[in-house]
Amino acid sequence: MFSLAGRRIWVAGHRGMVGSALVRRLARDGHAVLAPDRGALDLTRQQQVEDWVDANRPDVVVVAAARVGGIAANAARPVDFLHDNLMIEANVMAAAAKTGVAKLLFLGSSCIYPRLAQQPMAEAALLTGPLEPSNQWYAIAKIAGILLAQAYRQQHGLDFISAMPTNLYGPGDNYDLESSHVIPALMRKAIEARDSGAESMTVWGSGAPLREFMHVDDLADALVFLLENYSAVEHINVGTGSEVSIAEVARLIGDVVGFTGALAFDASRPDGTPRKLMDSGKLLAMGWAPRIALHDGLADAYAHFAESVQLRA
Ligand code: GFB
Repeated sequence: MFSLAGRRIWVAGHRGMVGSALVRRLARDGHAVLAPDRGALDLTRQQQVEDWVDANRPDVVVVAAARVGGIAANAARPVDFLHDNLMIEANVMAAAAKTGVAKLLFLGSSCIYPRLAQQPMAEAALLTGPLEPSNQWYAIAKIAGILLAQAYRQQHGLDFISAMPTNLYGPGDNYDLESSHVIPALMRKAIEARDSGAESMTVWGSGAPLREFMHVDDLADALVFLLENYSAVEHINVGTGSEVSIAEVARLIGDVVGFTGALAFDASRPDGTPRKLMDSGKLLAMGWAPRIALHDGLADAYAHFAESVQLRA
């Protein structure tokens, strides 16, 4: 058991959806979290990262910073997804190693697994087959991060661990229709269809792909659990164990926001990987379990989104 009490914790990426959920969770437990000023620290710049870490001396680091986005953003900006993510993880881990942190937690994604991996995908499925092309840039960067954390453990004896979350959603998500993930995109489309009285809303692809979705507050809870209880070479999956089709999640979202019209499937948009369910048995066996059911989580995300839109209006 690793205690977070009295530690100087740095959540790199503290303004993102995952980082801010983790900061909320840590603050609730009374932990102080280091928060560099906006614009003061560019994580893709090695010298800036080293200087900041040297000056602020964190002893626990969570690498929640990343260039992220949905299926269209991955296709539109492959350099950002590969180059920037490699730089961010390499710079943060190097600076953390140099200053000698007590623990580092690196975050990846379920897209690290092969496109046609056996389902549910266990940790051992890593590097057993070709990747899904639509997000290979992001996947390669995240696989490099897992191996880099392992290399620091092996060569320098540091307590660096990696967690692989499933598809996430929740407060602070990106609601831009072209760059977002599916849940915020469909929520916004459903709201707009409801408000304009449209007969249907557009869903990309066939609606058949299956995804496993987790509310980001459940992830934050799992990350605190892992910081306190996990120390091993192998990365660990963080999922819910439940999957839904894209068509089903579109209907659930329609239900949450009050849009009762039809779904129109746009076949000109890609489906991406057909199925992406993780085997989170290793984490569950340690005694952690998710708490937020999908319908409740979607209602919470909608409440936060509606509030943020009102605040901006
Ligand atoms: O969430 P999403 O963009 O990413 O798409 P992935 C999931 C599924 O939802 C795909 C469909 O089958 C999309 O075609 N979909 C339907 C939509 N309507 C929409 C829409 O309006 N917007 C979007 N974005 N999708 C991502 C990777 O893969 O998963 C990332 O690109 C990362 O690298 C992330 O790994 C967790 O689940 O396909």
